[in-house]
Amino acid sequence: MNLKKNKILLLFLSVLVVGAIVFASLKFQKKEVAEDLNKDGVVDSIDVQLVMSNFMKTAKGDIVLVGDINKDGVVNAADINMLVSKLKK
Ligand SMILES: [Ca+2]
Ligand SMILES: [Ca+2]
Repeated sequence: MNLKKNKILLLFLSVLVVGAIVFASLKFQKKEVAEDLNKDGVVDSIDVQLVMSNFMKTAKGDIVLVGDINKDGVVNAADINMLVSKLKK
């Protein structure tokens, strides 16, 4: 009787933990967009401003500049094009 209760409780907790992990990973995936520079879950004018703040700047060494969406070491029109294509309409 008691063992059965424990099994049900364990099953319930397992479902809860798995559900929490799935929810967290979905939420993480949603935010994992290269164009969403400030990682707030939406590509908007704030991200455009972040690209513009480093526009035409070149990265030194291994540093990846904020706004270098295609990670080619320079923030230029290519990055702006990628950002614009993902802008929330
Ligand atoms: Ca954003
Ligand atoms: Ca770039």
